Amino acid sequence: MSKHRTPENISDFVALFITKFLRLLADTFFSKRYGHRAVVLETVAAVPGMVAGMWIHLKCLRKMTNDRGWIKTLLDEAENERMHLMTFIEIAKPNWFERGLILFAQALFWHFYFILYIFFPRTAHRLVGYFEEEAVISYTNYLEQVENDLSLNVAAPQIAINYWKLKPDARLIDVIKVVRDDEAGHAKVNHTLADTIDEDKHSAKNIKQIEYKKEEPVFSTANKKNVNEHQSTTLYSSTSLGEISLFNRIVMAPLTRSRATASGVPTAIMADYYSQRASAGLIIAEATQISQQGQGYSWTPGIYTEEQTNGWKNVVDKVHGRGGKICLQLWHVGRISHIDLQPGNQKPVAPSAIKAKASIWLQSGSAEVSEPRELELFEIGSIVEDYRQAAFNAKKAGFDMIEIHAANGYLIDQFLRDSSNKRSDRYGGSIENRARLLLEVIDAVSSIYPTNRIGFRVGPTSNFNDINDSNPEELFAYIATQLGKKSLAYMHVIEGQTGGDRQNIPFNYDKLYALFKQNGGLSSIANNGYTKDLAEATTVDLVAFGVPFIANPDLVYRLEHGLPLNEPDQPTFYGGDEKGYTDYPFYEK
Ligand code: 8OZ
Repeated sequence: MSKHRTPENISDFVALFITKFLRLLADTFFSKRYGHRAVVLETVAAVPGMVAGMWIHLKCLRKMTNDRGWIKTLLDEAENERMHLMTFIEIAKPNWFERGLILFAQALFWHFYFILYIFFPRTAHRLVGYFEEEAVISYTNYLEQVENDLSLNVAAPQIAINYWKLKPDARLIDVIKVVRDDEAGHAKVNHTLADTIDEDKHSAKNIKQIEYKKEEPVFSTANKKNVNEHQSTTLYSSTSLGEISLFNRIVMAPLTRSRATASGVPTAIMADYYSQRASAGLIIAEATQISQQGQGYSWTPGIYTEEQTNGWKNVVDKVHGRGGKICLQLWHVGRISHIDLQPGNQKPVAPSAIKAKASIWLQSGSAEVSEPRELELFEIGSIVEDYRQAAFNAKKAGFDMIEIHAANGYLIDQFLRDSSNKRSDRYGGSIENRARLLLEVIDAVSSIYPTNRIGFRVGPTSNFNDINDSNPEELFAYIATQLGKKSLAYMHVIEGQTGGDRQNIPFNYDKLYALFKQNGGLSSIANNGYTKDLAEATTVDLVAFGVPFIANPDLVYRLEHGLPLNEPDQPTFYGGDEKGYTDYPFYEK
């Protein structure tokens, strides 16, 4: 989250104005003394946050006799705010006079907020929402300062280590990450409450997307149609996905090609390769690790360093230069990795310490995956945070969309399926618990990209990378429903076995697509073994082609005109140079 939600009416403008005014006061009087304005803001923001929590709590207690989930959420909210406040008071160490001043400011604000809440509850909630957003912006800057050695990365106070279960040697940087995460969650809750009050008043839904303005690549939208109306058009007609216009309904599937540098920096030949394929409606660029821990194969690209982000920017710019649209697939491999690729040569991480029967490749050649270790509960939050940071970097690189990789036996899939997830905490056991990580990741990246620019990929029946589930129909129905409710741009489904039999296990994909859309999802992408005929006949919104795109940069043109396809060269699929990468010929008459 790097900006505020767009105000929708006068009440929102008032709330935003008050937020900005208090920010100005904090900046003017306190920012020098406390190193960063976030610390100061926290001392005031925590108050309405707590008050909101307690006040709604009382109201809810009256209304709801049996919804303990809500009550717990609200109490947690208030407790969280208190902990933010105490942590930053520990770090900033105000003297007694300053403490008095803080208490005075809080008392003043408390009364102001209370009165505002009684007379204008919507504005009050919106105000807190804006406060929390301001805090996220602040903490993001703060984090950058600490990362760039402009602010001291002091040890985390014990109170924070205990509360957020941080590692014993946690530093300020770790605290800022979790606090920023919390604040983003609170912002959502409060904005939702403000919207709910609106709904009560007008009995109409009035939730608008966060604005996301971006230049459209040079491309005629004269023939723009919504994907949902595609039956009246063809596979080759222009269409739209969320708010993005596409040349056609053909998608280039994410394809691992291992052409990045050893440190995961996208190379110039990758920019050539993707721009050659810019006539696809949408390119989903290859799986890209969100952290070093998330890497499982040599030479796969990352999006967690500045150099990697700049490398991707060259790729995106070149694709946009040809009018194409490009999405980045965010990836954490979990247990499908090797100690040689892991930070400090540690074991790869997984929901449970169960080794997969799978192999990866290293610079020295192919190898069995290493024995994994079970993730501690407190580590999961920082992986979610890595996804958010990766989304932030993807946006900086200019990607039109992002896709969360939840298929093919990698980390999120390992959490989803009961063959690899044997946890007994809130991330294991029930379907709701196993899907928690995926939902949290989606929420985290939603603070960076609007939901209509976020997709996800699943492979309900694929056992690629030694993954299995006892009830895929139920598991994936839950996922389609929950992620549909988040109004995501698309659900991308590998039908059948990855790269293999489309009918490996009976599964009702049509039902899955319908569930996603009925619940608010925008579009679906079908993938795996689609031929020209199958793709032209399907009623699914978009069709993703994998291997045919490796061998045919002009696949769309060839399919549309019924032209013969180049044969793919399997030995040059993974790793190497231009050979078998950018040297496949375009069709010549
Ligand atoms: C093949 C080889 C390595 C990685 C996937 C990212 O299956 C991959 C992958 C595929 O999604």
